[in-house]
Amino acid sequence: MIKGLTLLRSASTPAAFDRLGSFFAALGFEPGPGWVNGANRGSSFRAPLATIEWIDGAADTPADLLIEVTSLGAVRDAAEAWLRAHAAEGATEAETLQSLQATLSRIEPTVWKTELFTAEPVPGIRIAFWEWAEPLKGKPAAMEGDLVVTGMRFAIVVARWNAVITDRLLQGSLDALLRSGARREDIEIVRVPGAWEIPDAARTLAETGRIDGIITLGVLLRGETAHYEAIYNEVSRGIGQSQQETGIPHAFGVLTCETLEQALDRAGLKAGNKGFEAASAAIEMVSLKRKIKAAPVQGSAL
Ligand code: DLZ
Repeated sequence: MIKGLTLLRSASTPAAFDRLGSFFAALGFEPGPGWVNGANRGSSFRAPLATIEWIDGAADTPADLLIEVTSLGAVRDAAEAWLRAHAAEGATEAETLQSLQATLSRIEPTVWKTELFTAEPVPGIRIAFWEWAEPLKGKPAAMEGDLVVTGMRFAIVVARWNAVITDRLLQGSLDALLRSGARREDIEIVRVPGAWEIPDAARTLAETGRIDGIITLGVLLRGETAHYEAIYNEVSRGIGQSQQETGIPHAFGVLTCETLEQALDRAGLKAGNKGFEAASAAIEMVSLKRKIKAAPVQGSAL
């Protein structure tokens, strides 16, 4: 029956309210609905998991608000970049550095086998970010990619045929990339006439060496496509072959549907958005391949 948990915190001033909203957005929180009621305002931010924890005794708590993350280093980089960008107006480099030291801690191990840093984007509001030091704690051994796009460049190859649907897939892919922290300048969008042309464009992009992951988007309608099987087989084979031969992950976002209605459902209407899913898979695969390559001995990067 329990559905969600909301932690209400009052920002001390309107400026503090705006700063906190900006800080949380910079760290990649999904924004929830905001509200205005007379002079009062609210802005909400969502996390996939929420926990409330009551403590008996005088535990050494680093902050009232603890946020569990993956890729703690990348989150700290984002926090530091935000704090630098929002330093007091006219502050010298030395003053900015001094303020950073006071408002952002280093990543330190804790007694509860995690690593943690704290940030104070607004005076008096200290937030702790943490990650399990042993990410496999309690889990079977598996190497997994993260949904963090730091230092990655993506290309989206999108077919113009059935554009009413492929445009929605494109929106879904962009949504996934931008919400995962991608910069607009790190995303190339390439439009091709139809699904048939996707493998050729994808391969050309993969061979440039400037792209880390490719998202392929198209729609093939069985009812309206002559030689449907032949086209579908060639498109999927071509995308797969480009992936295997270039070593660049190619996410497959080519819908194969009986009808336009079915395709619309899979492009955000009723059954998720395949473009969003494909982009998430591309991010995960780029991250996973980097981890696999960085692991000197089997399992040591886990
Ligand atoms: C020709 C064609 C047909 C009949 N159906 C589709 C389709 O459902 N989805 C799609 O993306 N493209 C289709 N095309 C176009 C081909 O993919 C290709 O663009 C043209 O044949 C030109 O090479």
